Amino acid sequence: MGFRSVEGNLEVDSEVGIILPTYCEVGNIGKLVDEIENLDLNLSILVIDDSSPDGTAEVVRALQKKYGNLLAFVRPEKFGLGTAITDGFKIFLSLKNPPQYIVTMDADYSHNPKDVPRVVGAAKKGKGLAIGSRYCRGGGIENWSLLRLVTSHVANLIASLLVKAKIHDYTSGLRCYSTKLVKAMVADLHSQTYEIQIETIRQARKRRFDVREVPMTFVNRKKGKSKLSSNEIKEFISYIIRIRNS
Ligand SMILES: Nc1nc2c(ncn2[C@@H]2O[C@H](COP(=O)(O)OP(=O)(O)OP(=O)(O)O)[C@@H](O)[C@H]2O)c(=O)[nH]1
Ligand SMILES: [Mg+2]
Repeated sequence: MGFRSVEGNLEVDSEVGIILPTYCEVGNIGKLVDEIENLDLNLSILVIDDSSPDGTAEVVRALQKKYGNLLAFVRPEKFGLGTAITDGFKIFLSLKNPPQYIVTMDADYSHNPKDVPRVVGAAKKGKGLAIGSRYCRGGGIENWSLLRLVTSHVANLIASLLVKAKIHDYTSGLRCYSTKLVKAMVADLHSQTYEIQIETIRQARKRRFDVREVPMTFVNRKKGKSKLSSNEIKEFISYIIRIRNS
């Protein structure tokens, strides 16, 4: 897919580029963008929306009149979180002035925008990948069901056996990557859905980039529906089988 249809000021010049993947986040996106814009960071935002039927993209387009550093890329259908993040990486790299750091975060308020500067600070120190961690000392989760907790711990356990990165949280989506790392690995990213989170750690370790964590508390979404479905679980299992055999 070409990126000619990215909407907004492609001349934007910021130190930190923030990718917000969205599918049906109309109840969250407006306030979230406002809060990110108010952080004390030199940043730009790129929303990757999969033509959400709830009109998420329209809210973003309206916000672009207020924020010159807000970009949007609207894809024709729901292509999955992994490809949304990978497209976000490619778009930031293709700008005239790429940012030095690229952040990914969920757009449903599970990740607190106030945690972003700490994650960026950690990535600057290590020059690789910094992860907002629920499972290291000081991290936590609010309002998850027992089933959701167990699923997450099992996914983490499997990931830690396969990827051995000396961290506690392999599947957290609040991250900051150095652009140097993104450039080095982007051609090797082929994840369709949530397995992107593990694959990026694997690719960073393979290239001997620093991978570190900072504690954060994850809060279950209050508005909108979860997109974690049997398709995501199926993709995760086939990913595990693939990398075990590679
Ligand atoms: N563009 C795009 N965004 C997606 C897709 N799937 C999920 N997202 C977004 O990715 C982020 C994480 O997805 P969530 O549905 O919150 O996944 P989760 O955190 O595991 O599940 P809940 O918090 O329980 O909803 C959210 O901002 C979603 O809107 C997708 O296929 N395309
Ligand atoms: Mg969520």
